[in-house]
This record gives sequence, structure tokens and C-alpha cells, in this order.
Amino acid sequence: MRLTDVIGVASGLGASNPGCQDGPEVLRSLGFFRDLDWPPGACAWRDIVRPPAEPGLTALERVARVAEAVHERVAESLRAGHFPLVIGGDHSLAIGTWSGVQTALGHEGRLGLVWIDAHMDSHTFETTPSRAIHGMPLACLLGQGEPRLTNIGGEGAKLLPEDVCLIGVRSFESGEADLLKRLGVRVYFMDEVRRRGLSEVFHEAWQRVMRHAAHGGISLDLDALDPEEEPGVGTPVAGGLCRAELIAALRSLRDDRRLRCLEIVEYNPHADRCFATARAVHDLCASVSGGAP
Ligand SMILES: [Mn+2]
Repeated sequence: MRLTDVIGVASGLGASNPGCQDGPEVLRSLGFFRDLDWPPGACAWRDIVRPPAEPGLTALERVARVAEAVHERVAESLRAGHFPLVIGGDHSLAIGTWSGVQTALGHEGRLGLVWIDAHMDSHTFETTPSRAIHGMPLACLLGQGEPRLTNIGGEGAKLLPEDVCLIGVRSFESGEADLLKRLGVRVYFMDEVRRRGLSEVFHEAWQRVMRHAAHGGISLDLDALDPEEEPGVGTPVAGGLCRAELIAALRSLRDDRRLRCLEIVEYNPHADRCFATARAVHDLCASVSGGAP
């Protein structure tokens, strides 16, 4: 029985639309994680990380400080033998999450990561048209871009390109696509997912990232899902994954002890309708939670 630490991250500083900063507080207040809590105490909100309050910091410095705090919380949770479930917040917090996994578990072997997202999140300040840092976390984890972001929890890359796959991509710019291509990262674009089905693609992606890895993780940006069904996201893009398919895919990892961390990001309660997307967050967590009855 593995305890789950829910780590909320109330920051939208990396996004152009900061609405997802309120995601964790809304999800916590709904009590949606209570039925994952079986037996009692198995799943608990440990903390909500917030941006530093002190004045005079740039947005970049604030994002880096949030990522450092997330790095600490995630590493601490894993060292205690728990399962960190990170709830965002914008996707820039992923820099902290997966650096934290490396800090705690890096000595055991490599980290495999499946990144489920409508976007590539692989810009650097040289290629980004928006300058929004939630468009950069995967590049940072691959050791590319701004040193204040790539050096969190230790210098340089936290992931090798062959240990990463993206699923669900349908909106991207050439600069980031060129970077992933140059590094040799496998991207399952949305048209391939539609052609082959998510179940087959997800299974292949997980096998692929775990070929050389000792432990693995899932980074789920809710904008990978179709906005018709899930309106409550930061940056909606038409034509995404359907919730039931994704739940079924994640359920296949339920008994896979190599899965050590899950993050679900970009929940924007201001854009949600009747808490539909909040419910999706719950159901997605329940699909991998070993603690659910
Ligand atoms: Mn993203």
C-alpha cells in the first residue's frame, strides 16, 4: 500500500492566461480526492506551493522559485516512499516535478516520461513567439534553454531524448518541432493517435520510454483532451483525446510499480462548465490510484 501525497501548485505565472493558478484550491475545496482515500490516510493534500510574495522578482525568477519548491516537495515525497501526485497550475511546474524525481531516484537508473499534451512545450527563449514559460518545460528538462530553469535540482538535462515520448500533439511552432526532431524525440501526433487508437499508441509509448529506464512518470496537460468535453483548460485546442480513452490507457499502469509520479496540469476553473473538467481530473487520478476502492 503506497501513500499518495497530493502536491498542489497554485501558479499560472508561466502562462499568458493565469487562470490555472486557482485550479488546485478549487479541486481541494471540492473534496474530489476523498474517494481515492481508501484506506483513510492513503491519499492526502500535503501542501499547495505558491509563488514567492516578495516584490522585485521577474516572472522568470518567480517561475524558477516555484519549480525549486516543487522539486523539493516531490523529492521529499519519493524519499519517504510515497507517490507524488502533482496538481497544477501551469505546465512550467513540470521542470520542478521531474527534476525532483531525478534528485530522489536518479541513483536507481534512468527516468522514462510520457508527455501527454496538445502542444510540444519545447521552446527556448530563442524560439518562442509568446515568451510564456509553460511552452518551455520539456526543452528545459532535456537540458535546452535558460540555465536558471535547466539547472534546477542539478546542472543540465534531467531526461534523455530517447526516454521521452509525446502524445496528442496538434498545435506547435517550427522552432520547437525542429528541436525535438534534432534530438530524436518520438512524437505521436493527434492524427496518428486517431488512426491507431490511443490504447495502442499509449502502450507503445510506455514500452518505449521504459526500455532503458528504471522508473517512469506521466505528465498530463489537460489541454490534450478535447475542449468540447473538457472546457476547463488554459489553452484549448480542438480535436483532442476523449476522456474515457485516456482513463482506460492510464488504468493499464495501475499495477505497474515502475510508475513513480503523475502530474496533471493546466486545470483552469474559470473556463470550466459545471466542474466537468474537475471531474476529469478526479477520474484520471482514480484510474492510476492504487488506493481507490
Ligand atoms: Mn503543456
